[in-house]
Amino acid sequence: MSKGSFYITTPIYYPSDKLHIGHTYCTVATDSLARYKRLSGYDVMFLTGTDEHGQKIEKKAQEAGVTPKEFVDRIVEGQGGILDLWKLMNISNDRFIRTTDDYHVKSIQRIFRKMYDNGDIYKGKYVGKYCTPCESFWTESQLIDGKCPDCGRPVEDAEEEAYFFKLSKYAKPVQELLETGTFLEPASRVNEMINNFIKPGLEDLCVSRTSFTWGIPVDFDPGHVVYVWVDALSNYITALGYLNDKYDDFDNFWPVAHHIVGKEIVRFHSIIWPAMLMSLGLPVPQKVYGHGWLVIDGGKMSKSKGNVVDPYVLAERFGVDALRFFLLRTFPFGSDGNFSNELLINTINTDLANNLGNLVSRTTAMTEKYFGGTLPEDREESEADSELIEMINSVRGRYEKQMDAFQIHLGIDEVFKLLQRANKYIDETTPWILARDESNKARLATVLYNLLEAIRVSLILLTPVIPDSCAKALDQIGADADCRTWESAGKFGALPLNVSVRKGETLFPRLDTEKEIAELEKLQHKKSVPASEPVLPDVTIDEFARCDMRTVKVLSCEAVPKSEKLLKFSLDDGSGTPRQILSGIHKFYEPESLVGKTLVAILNLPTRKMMGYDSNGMLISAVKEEDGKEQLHLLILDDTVPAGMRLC
Ligand code: ME8
Repeated sequence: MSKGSFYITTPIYYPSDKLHIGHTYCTVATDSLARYKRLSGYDVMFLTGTDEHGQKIEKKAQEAGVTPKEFVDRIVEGQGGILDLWKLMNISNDRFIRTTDDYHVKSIQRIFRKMYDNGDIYKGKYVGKYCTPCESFWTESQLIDGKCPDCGRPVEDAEEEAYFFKLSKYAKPVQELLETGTFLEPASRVNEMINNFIKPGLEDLCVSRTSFTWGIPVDFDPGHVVYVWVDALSNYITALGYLNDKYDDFDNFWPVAHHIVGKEIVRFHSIIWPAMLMSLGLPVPQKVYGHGWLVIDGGKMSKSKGNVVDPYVLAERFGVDALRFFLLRTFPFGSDGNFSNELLINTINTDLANNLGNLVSRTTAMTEKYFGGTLPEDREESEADSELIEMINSVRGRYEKQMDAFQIHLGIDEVFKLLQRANKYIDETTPWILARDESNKARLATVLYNLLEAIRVSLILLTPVIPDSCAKALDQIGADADCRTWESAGKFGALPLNVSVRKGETLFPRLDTEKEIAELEKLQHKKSVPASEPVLPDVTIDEFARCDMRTVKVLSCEAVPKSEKLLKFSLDDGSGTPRQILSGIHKFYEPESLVGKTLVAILNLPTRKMMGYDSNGMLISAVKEEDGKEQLHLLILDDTVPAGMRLC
């Protein structure tokens, strides 16, 4: 029987780049909590997804020469993209929302209209600062040294007609919400929100933009697109079917919502989001939990610093479960954690290879060696067993207390206390000495049974963290389905007395620390060299053939007045009529250096106006961003290749 419903979410990620180990941390942590709740008898809805609108994505797509939708499709669905990463990491989400999904778009328009109709959204003029990478508006007083207080990057002046949400109206109820109960955790984040944002005075929030188009249009004023955070935050309810017909889970799951978010977006989730919900007349979530960041040498990972850690590299080398375990075991969930390769390898060696893996292999090996794999039913108990058995009986309660408080690392720690106790029990009971004398058989069987029980309960409780390895190890110790349930994890003695074990492959081989660190450094460097964008989803040969790519010769080339970037080309495309193409590559080439060169262009793109000139196609170049710098190389062919040849 279900213990009730439980709704848990990750933030929805920006598909502006490949995701890194920090994003993986957040998703794996939420996954382990969702798995824990399912295992312990709840009816769980676990949601993740992608936050696909906004100026940042629009800019990136423009730079990549594709539409914003093509750009996000590639990062979400392409090979090595976000969906692939979650599959690899064994993420058990029940639903995946993309904010470009039709049903979400329609719901957002209805949500916006509803807040407008109830008088909480009004039209005004926005004058302030905008941080494009963070998609955040700031007032002058919120800036730190004139820069974005979240990411420290420069902000831009912004002034435009805009809709505003009456956030100020909700300052008091939001403060009360923050001050009472356990809505926001860890508790330290509550003071941060009240002192930094509420006490200085909550200003109304600008909730529409007119200076770009990649967003959800306000349906009653289509020149405006909905502010990306209003669009993004609402995903938590649209994905349940709020104001749409796609799903019908709102009544069941919304009252039991839990949002897991990184610390820098706690402000949006604990102030703006509850205010929006109050405006919509909806209950607020049960909890917002703000976890810390994975940092490197004390600083945030970023592509421009070149220190992002690729989860694919680590998962391929050490296995998905080792990586999941490392992330959840090592770093206290509410605080920042310093990532290092050495810490990763040491955690795998100490906890997985030694404390867990070795215990499983020794216990199953001894059961095979002394009893041919099947324990006899005779028992001889001893006072020396009582501490271990007491721990087996009580560990689930301690683990549950920590997991319910989202203290995943402490939940895992409770299990490892039991595993360490079991390892000590082997030293105390010395089964290899017992095995020397036939008269000790019953005692030996008791010792091995107690060990198998300690392993069994530990594996059940570790299943939310390392699901595949636990399933394999439970097979090895002969635990059938009844011996893997949450109920059976609460009590010693579920395995049959005559249990049969099957020694299997080593679960977590011990790693040579120095060698692995050296290899990893090489790999991480090597992997960061090729273009890191995921490969696009497949196209058919017919689709590819619809791209008319031809060799073109540069007849003339000049800089476009008042543009820093644009060059205007007149090209011989073999048709006899010169073709004009504009290209934003002045940063990389002087116009005169390109005259006479043979290039490649795609010809059958719709004409685009750029700085008042028509551009009839696009030049093909190789582009890469490294260490925050963009590199670009036009595809320049041998001069013997004539103009107008098709590429196929
Ligand atoms: O913020 N360590 O998306 P996002 C730990 N679209 N967590 C990290 C991290 C790190 N090094 N780097 C990033 C957004 N994260 C919005 C969310 S929700 C309605 C909209 C976490 O892709 C970060 O803290 O920039 C955040 O919680 C999540 O990854 C998504 O970041």
